[in-house]
Amino acid sequence: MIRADMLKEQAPAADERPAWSRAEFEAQLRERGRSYHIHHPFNLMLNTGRATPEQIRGWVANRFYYQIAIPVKDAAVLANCPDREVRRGWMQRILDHDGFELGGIRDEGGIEAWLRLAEATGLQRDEVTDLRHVVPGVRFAVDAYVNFARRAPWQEAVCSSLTELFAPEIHKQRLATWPEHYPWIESAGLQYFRNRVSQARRDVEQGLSVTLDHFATRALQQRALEILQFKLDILWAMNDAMATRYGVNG
Ligand code: AHQ
Repeated sequence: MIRADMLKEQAPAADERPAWSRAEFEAQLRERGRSYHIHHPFNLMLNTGRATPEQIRGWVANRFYYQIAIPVKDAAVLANCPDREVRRGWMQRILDHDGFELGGIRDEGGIEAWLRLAEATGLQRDEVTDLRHVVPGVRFAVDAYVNFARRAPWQEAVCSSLTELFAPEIHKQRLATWPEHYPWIESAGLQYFRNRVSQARRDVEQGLSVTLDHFATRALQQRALEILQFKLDILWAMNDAMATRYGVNG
């Protein structure tokens, strides 16, 4: 459990038990997938075709606040990280979201792709970018994530990104179900999800490697599980807030 006042790294409680092997530690991290938001009633409604256009538009407009926070969060990790090799890899995440123009190669980035998703659901760009639809619970959960990344040791912020261990599945689930359930959403609008399947996999390679290396005692491994649960709770709380605002159709 991470209380708000415990954001700084705590000396993990003494734990005499031997550290898990890397394989066992990774298995323990993956085991937390049971509380991933793919299992949240709001997401189940979305991906089983029970959402109304208003609920989908509400989800897209609220999740936009999470999307624009990600590069800010990742910049906080970079700012705290003295390791050039790690920064070289982590930098890619900011390019993925903000887009870039490098050496004649231009990529609009994920935030622009999310705005195209928004337009495909019938939202106007300005009603998404001005954040008028973002509900307090979504804002607070997202801000908690950014503030954690700013104040925690950079390895802890890296660890908190490991909810992406479970992300390829949720993006693939949307790509497999939305076209059938929501044919009114133009297919090009789903490009964000197509891009994220491979980007999440690449993110996880670095995130997992840093985590398995850094959290090397049993006490630190327990801390890593707490951090992952904190981030899983952030995603869950966002869905709770959206379910309260937009309802969950039975
Ligand atoms: O679109 C998502 C994304 O860019 C990221 C970055 C990563 C992080 O650094 O915490 N997590 C993440 C996630 C994205 N999409 C979520 C979804 O359900 O569409 C999943 C989410 C995550 O698993 O943390």
